[in-house]
Amino acid sequence: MGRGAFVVFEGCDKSGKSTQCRLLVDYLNSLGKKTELWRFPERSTAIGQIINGYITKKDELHDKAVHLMFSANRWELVPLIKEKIASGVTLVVDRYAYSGVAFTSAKGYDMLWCKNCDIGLPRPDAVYYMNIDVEDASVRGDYGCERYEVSDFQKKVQECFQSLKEPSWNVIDAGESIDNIHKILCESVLKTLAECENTLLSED
Ligand code: DGP
Ligand code: NA
Ligand code: NA
Repeated sequence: MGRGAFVVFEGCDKSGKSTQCRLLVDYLNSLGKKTELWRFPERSTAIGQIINGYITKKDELHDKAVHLMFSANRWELVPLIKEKIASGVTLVVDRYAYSGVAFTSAKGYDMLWCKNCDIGLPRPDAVYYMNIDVEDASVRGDYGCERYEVSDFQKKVQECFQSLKEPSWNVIDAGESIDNIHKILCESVLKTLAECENTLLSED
């Protein structure tokens, strides 16, 4: 049995990541491919609870301190990520280190400083960037409840994501219908699964 794939979704808030991640995980499991839905920040850990207090505006923290918390939240789950993937489980992950860099550099911090603490994290086999007009996203769902859900800030986050974009990223038009996006993703992820089955998970 080959290893699982490490698939990451990125994008601004309310870009449809979580919906597509759920649909994709259900689809892959329906094909008998063991798949789990993960998200960062993972709010259930001790570090995740500190992050949750910050993003729900209950607590204040220094920008750099919270940046390192988000990174630590990824690092604390690295052993489990590796274990799952080695045992043949595919992980579909709603946000990862690109969000870490985009959200803090959008506050004006140096991008290299932002990247530093994530160096060495497992590298995703595929990144899907959900590209959406920030104004369109702002009228979706319960936008506006959490700390970062402010259009002007999301526009900066969008720009930071654009400068992080690598040629290997799959840019998805997140303004399309849920069904159309789901179909595109299913086809693409099945290729990724086949490709990485006999390769090793690499590190950044
Ligand atoms: P979500 O649960 O995906 O809606 O994420 C919560 C909020 O936290 C969202 O506005 C995006 C932001 N966020 C996610 N990851 C990071 C990170 O690593 N660093 C920072 N500063 N913000 C992040
Ligand atoms: Na959010
Ligand atoms: Na989400």
